[in-house]
Amino acid sequence: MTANPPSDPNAGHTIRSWLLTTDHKRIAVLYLVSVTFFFLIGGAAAGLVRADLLTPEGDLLTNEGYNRAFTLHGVIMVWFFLIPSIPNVFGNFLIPLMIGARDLAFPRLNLLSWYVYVLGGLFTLIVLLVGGVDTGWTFYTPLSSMFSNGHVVLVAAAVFIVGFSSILTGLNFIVTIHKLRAPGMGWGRMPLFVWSHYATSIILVLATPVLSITLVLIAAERLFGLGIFDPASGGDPLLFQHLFWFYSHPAVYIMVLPALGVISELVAAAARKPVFGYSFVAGSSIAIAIIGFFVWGHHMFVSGQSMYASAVFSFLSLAVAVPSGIKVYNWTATLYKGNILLDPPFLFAMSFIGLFVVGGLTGIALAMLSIDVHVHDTYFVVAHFHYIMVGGTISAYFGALHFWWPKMFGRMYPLTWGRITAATIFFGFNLTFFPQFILGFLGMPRRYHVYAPEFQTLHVLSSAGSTLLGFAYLLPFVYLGYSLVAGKRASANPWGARGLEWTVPSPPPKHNFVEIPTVTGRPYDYPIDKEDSR
Ligand code: HEM
Ligand SMILES: [Cu+2]
Repeated sequence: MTANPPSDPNAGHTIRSWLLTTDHKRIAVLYLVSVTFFFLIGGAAAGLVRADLLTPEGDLLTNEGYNRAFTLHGVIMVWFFLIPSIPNVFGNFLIPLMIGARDLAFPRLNLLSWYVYVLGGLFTLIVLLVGGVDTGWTFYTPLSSMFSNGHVVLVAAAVFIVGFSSILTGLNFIVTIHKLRAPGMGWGRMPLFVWSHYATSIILVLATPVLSITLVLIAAERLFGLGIFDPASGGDPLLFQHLFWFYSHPAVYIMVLPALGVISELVAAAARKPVFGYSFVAGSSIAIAIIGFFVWGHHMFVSGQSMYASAVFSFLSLAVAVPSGIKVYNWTATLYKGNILLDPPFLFAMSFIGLFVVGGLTGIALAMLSIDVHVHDTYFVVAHFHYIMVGGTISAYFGALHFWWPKMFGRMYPLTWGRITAATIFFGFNLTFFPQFILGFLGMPRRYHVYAPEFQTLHVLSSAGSTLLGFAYLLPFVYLGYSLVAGKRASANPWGARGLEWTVPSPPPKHNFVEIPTVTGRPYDYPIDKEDSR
């Protein structure tokens, strides 16, 4: 491989060369820095919430302050971390490399998408500085439209803006995957990571506009008094819940599908075997994306919607669990009799699988009407979605970071530290969120900070766990940061893995491939030759 030609405007390391770059790999790094920034702010808000919950009286924050803290936590974590994290960092970096392309289809749109994200982020920071908002990340009406005295319109503007970043990224990925695959890279030869991003992009493009419109409607009602959600002027507050969940249930799959793609890659690389049932794993991503659009009513079982509607939503919600189950089954079968190395990425993948299964199974429990009417809006629901979004998606994000870090930055990090971090995150996570299942089951409602004294022990356990978890999330800053200055140089394929991204140097040259490769085999054609194994 040749190095960057000297005339290349992207070759330098000036601030200008970064801010004007159209190289998908650099834009991925810009995203890495910005989503990390928001992860820290969202994490600090969670720390406040957990500290306040140490005592039943909620001594630390006022009622209003508590509401603002958990709202900020939810808004930032969902829209500024979970949704953009894996697609915009790893999807951006890897999709062109994995399909044998020189960049995404629209490199400038890719850069624009980052600027739009930053603009939305600035709005969020302004909301934070002027005092926040107290509606919860779900913005339910009539609280958000009529009663809240927080900065609802401003935060709606922030989420509205960042939505355009999602749509642009989704569009870019879809066109890239259709148009820029290298010769020989048929649909049946695409890495599963690319399949899952394709499915995610469909949801990004189809669902995000619904959220945007809904937020505009709230703003219109607040600013101009249009009767949309207010019954006194002919509106309907429940309309909001339908619109919101029509977006937000698919959006939970925006948050988890990319993670499922990461895990398929990590599992195959760890087992050194072809993925068991490749076409089922690929197809299940598309199935999840489609069925996910028809289950939103499971968030509204107790809203007074028709019992028949609830029964149908319940059935469809169980159906969406089937493709998720297929993936777990196929990963297990892939690992079976594999020649497994306990590298950090694999440990994160194992945490993901265990925690995702707990999250998924409790999702099935919640999709049962008879259970949901009891535990709706309790900590049981809080535990359910954190098992998937934090135990699952964030573990996968860290797994991806540890797997592709050498590729992105050309440096190795101390593997033992990665293993310690993976184990500490797993332990801290369970200590934080398992008690919340019990709390919810015993009747502790969510979003309250003054609670009955008998719940205190479980809350203290949870806060202790979150302290450990927070600490564990900070560890990679130390050793990944260290690797950048003093880490051993990474070879092109340090894990001995399959995939086009491992055939180019680490980090890859500006246009990835000097010559566009021709793909002749199926993906994951392990076992690999002696010389590129470790
Ligand atoms: C096996 C598939 C799943 C099923 C059947 C399922 C089912 C449910 C149900 C019935 C609820 C409503 C509970 C209530 O409020 O009473 C719920 C809440 C929730 N689920 Fe899931 N779920 C599944 C997967 C997921 C995934 C993959 C994610 C995230 C990536 C997720 C994130 C959430 C969130 C965020 C909420 C709570 C929203 C809120 O009220 O703030 N779920 N789930
Ligand atoms: Cu849902």
